[in-house]
Amino acid sequence: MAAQGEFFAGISKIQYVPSAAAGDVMCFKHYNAEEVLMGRKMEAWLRFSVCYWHSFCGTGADPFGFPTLQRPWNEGTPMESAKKRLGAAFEFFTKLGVKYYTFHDRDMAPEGPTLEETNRNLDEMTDLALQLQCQTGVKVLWVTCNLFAHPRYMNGAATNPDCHVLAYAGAQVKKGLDVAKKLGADNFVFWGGREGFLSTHNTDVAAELKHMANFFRMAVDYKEKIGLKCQFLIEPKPKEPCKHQYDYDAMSVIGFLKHYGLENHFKLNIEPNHTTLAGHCYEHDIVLASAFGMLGSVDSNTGSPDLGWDTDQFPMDIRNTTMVMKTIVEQGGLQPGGLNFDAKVRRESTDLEDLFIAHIGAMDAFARGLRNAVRIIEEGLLARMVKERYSSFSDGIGRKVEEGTASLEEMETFIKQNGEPKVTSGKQEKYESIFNHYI
Ligand code: XLS
Ligand code: NI
Ligand code: NI
Repeated sequence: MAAQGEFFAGISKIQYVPSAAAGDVMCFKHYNAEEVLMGRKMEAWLRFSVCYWHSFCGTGADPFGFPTLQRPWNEGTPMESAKKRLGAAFEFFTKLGVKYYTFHDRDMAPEGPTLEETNRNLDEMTDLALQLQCQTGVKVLWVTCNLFAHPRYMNGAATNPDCHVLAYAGAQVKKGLDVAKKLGADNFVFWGGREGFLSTHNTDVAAELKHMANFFRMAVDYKEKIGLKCQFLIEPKPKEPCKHQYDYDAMSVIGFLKHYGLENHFKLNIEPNHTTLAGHCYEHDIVLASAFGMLGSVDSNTGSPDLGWDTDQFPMDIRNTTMVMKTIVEQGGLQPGGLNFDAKVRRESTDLEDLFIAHIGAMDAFARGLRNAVRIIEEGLLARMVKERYSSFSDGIGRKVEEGTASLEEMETFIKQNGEPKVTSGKQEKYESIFNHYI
C-alpha cells in the first residue's frame, strides 16, 4: 500500500477566490479551472503537471551544501520511502487540483543491484501508482528514463563510446516504454543529459550522433510494436551536465530529427530555462518549435538570466507567461502535452506549504498569461499589424516568392522597373507598448 496518511495536514483543496487579499497565497486568484476561454476550459488550455523529481525527491542539497528540506516521506528503506512519497505526491496533486504528473523511472522506484531487481521495484511502485491514478483521476503527462545519474552513464547513454552502456540504456528505455503503456502516459520524454561531450579530442561526434539516431529508431520500433499511443518528445538543453549537449536548442534538435528522418515520430518539450542557457530570449524556442509544428509540451520554469545554470525556478513573470500562452493558443493548444512545472522551491524555502505556494503562484501566473493572450488574440490588433508588415508577399512578385516560383532574373527585372525600396519603420516600440497594454 502507498502511505495514505496526511502529509499536508491543515491544507485542504485549494479554491478559486478571485477577491482574496494580496497576502492570501493559499488560493487561486486567477486560475479558474472550469472557466471557458475561446471555447475551451482553462484547465484544458493549461494542462498543468507537477514533477516528481523536484517536488518529491528534491532535498535542497547543492554542490556546496547539505539537504535543507526535511520531508516527512523520506523515512525508512528506499522502497518504504518510495511508497510514502507516492502517497504524499497524490495527496498534493489532488489538493492542488492538478490532473497530471511527470516522473523519471528512478524517481518512482529505487534502483536495485540488477536490472531485474530494479524492474521489480518499478513494477511494484507502478502498480500502486496505477491504483492511485484510478482513485483520483490524476494522469501521467509524461514519463522519462533517468539515463544520466548512475555512474555507468558518465560518458553518455545513447552516445556512450561503449556499446555495452548503450545496451543498458536500451534495456532501461524498453522498460520505461512498458511503464508508459501500463500507466497510460500521454507522452514520453528523452532528455539527453549526458548525450554530448566534454572534449572533442576523445569524441567521434559523427558516430555518436548516428548512434543516438539509431537508438531513437529502436525506441520508435518498440513503441509501435507494443502499440503504445503516446507522443515522443525530445527536450533540448545546451549544457549542464555536459559542456556541450547535442540537443543544444530547438533548431539543433529539429535539424537532427530531419537529418535522420525521425521528424514524424518526435516533437519537442521546451524548457525556457534551457532556452535562456542557450543564449536565447525566454520565448525563443517555444516560438521556433511552434513555427515548425514541433512544439509538443513545455517544462514551464524560469532561470535567472544573470546566472549560467539551470536554476529551475517557478515561472512567475506575467510577461513571459503571456508570450508562451499566446504561442500555445495560436497553435491551437498543447494537447497531448502540457505545462509541466519542472521547477523547484529554493533550498531556503523550507516549509512544506512552500510547495503549494510555489505551484499556486505559477498556476496563477499562467492563468493571467492565458487571459492576456486570449485578449491579444481576440482583439487581433497585433496580428493585423504583423500581417500588414508582410503584405508585399500577397500579390505580384511577392506572391511568387511566397510560393517558391520566383527567380533571381525576375528580381533583377523588378528592381530595374521599381528602383529602391522605401525605408519602412519596424515599429518595435509600438508593438511593445501595445503588448504592455494587455499585461
Ligand atoms: C534537466 C531537465 C530534466 C528533464 C527530464 O535539466 O530539465 O529535468 O526535464 O529528465
Ligand atoms: Ni526539464
Ligand atoms: Ni532543466
